[in-house]
Amino acid sequence: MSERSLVLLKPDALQRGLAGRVISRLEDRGLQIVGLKLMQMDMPTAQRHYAEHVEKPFFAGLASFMMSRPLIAMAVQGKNAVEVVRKTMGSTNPQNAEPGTIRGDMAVDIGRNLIHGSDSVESAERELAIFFAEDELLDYQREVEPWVTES
Ligand code: IDP
Ligand code: MG
Repeated sequence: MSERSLVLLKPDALQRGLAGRVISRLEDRGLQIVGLKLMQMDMPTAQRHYAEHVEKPFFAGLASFMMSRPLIAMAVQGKNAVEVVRKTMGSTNPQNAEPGTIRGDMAVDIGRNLIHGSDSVESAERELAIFFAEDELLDYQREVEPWVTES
């Protein structure tokens, strides 16, 4: 089942010059980029995106980190894209993330874990609407598609 997921390459990914390698991991998996923008997060967007975490003790630090420098917002599409992205990212805390995952290979700290990926199809729809207008998500054919996904 083809799905879309919201991916954020967090400010640490850009500051460390890892954006290209992180994007490559998602492309390597066969995911299709259907939306992409460089932006700087503001507080209303942080509160909306992280609505479930606003009351948590780590929210202030999380929001200030996410707003501190530009980030890249991406929409990726593919078979079971939401779960595929989550598995490719690895556990939230890089200390627990398996080697071979983005966080397991490139990060060490839960507060600098490089990447966000939607945690469910419902979250993906909600989050994509925060970062992208409908006409910024492009529906286009890739000639390689039959070699990535059987049906
Ligand atoms: P996720 O990014 O893997 O979905 P969530 O639990 O949704 O993880 O948390 C959102 C983000 O908040 C994490 O990616 C991480 O940057 C940050 N975060 C979560 N828990 C903690 C914590 O205990 N301390 C510091 N930052 C945290
Ligand atoms: Mg989450």
